Amino acid sequence: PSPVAGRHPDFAAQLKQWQARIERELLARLPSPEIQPQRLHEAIRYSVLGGGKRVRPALVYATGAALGIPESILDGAACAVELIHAYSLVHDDLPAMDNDDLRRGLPTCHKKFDEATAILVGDSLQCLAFELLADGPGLPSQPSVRLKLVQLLAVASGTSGMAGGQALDLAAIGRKLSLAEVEEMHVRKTGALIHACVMMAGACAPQPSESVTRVLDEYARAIGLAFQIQDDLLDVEGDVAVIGKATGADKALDKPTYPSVAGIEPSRQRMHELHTRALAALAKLDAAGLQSAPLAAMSDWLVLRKY
Ligand code: GRG
Repeated sequence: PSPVAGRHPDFAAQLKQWQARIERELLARLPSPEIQPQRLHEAIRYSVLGGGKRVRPALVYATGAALGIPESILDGAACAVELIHAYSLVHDDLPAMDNDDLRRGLPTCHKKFDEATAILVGDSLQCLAFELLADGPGLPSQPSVRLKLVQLLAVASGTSGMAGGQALDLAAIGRKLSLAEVEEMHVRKTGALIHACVMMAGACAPQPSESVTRVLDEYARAIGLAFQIQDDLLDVEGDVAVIGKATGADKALDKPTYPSVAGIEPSRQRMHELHTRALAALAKLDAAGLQSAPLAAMSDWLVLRKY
């Protein structure tokens, strides 16, 4: 049985439905490989479709479920955030960054195509994300909402968010970071985009209230960091499983990750503390007549996942 079955009995089915939905919605918004430049369009589809857990779109939809916003209103925001995520992975895999040959078990974009194409894939995905927020179908049509969505995603993606976090990460290679520095890097590199998923859905509520926005903000900050700590922990465990305990742990502990600075057990504790904080924040949603269950189940999934 799913580890979250107790809290949200249909969550596994719900997640599958969201994953299928985002696949369809992304497909409908990507440029056709039948029109020029075909190779770029093909590389875009290769990088976006058919892979990934779709954590970020699921969070957009889960926030919608909590607040009573229909999925059809949120598709554009769910796609936009996944496009930013896909772009970040394509660029992160480039030789100038992580220099990875494989992503999701397949050749990375620059290996399958070429480096110039991979750079353009990232550039194009980023532009498409903002185009969808500015005037794509489905989202609330009020200019103030569109502007807020653009602002939320831009801040989360730029130097105070993901790109800034990536820069901190690159600058940390070969240096010893303090725990506060690692947290700051994680909060920006991964947490900011996760946070944006929740806040963007919140911005689509018919009457966003300040108190609900505060709850969402608190929840989203906590799960953003918890998600990255779990990612680091899974990396260590994966390396240990593949390479053998001593060398695997040593290799993973070389990188400036949460476990490499705080140790494995304190990292688990910190993750569970953040999970508890996220759930505590949600209690206020039920008091306001909203549904905390979808967001509680998302937090359970992100923290308890095994991949
Ligand atoms: C290139 C500007 C720029 C930023 C790159 C996101 C990122 C920043 C780098 C990717 C490398 C990495 C491991 C980042 C941590 C964030 C993270 C956990 C990414 C993987 O996200 P998942 O697990 O991936 O949601 P899937 O494959 O499921 O979509």
